[in-house]
Amino acid sequence: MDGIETYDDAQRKCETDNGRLLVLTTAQQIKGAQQYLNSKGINRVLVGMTDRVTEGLWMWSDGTPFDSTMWSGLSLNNYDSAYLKEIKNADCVTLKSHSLYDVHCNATQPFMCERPQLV
Ligand SMILES: [Ca+2]
Repeated sequence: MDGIETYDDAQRKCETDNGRLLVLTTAQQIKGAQQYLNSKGINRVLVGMTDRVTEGLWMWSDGTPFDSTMWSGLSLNNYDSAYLKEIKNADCVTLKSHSLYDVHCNATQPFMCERPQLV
């Protein structure tokens, strides 16, 4: 775990360390991330995906379109019940065990950086 920040601050912190928020575009990456979080007892982390540009059109930070068929238990409903309850514009995402939940981008969340050039 690299800290607790808003989406933009987390992404910036990762980039200053030559990394990025998690980008999970293959079944192998998804499984690996879930196993890692479970093994470390980490409850939730921000991932590098938003629908800020076009509501409902989720894109990973590397430009890969989101493939919902690779996930089960998605909760991407534009509603973050933990942040300013009346506002429906949840455009960022946390990974919790096997599911993705959209959260407000200004909500501070635990995050973890990956460094793809080292993989
Ligand atoms: Ca949204």
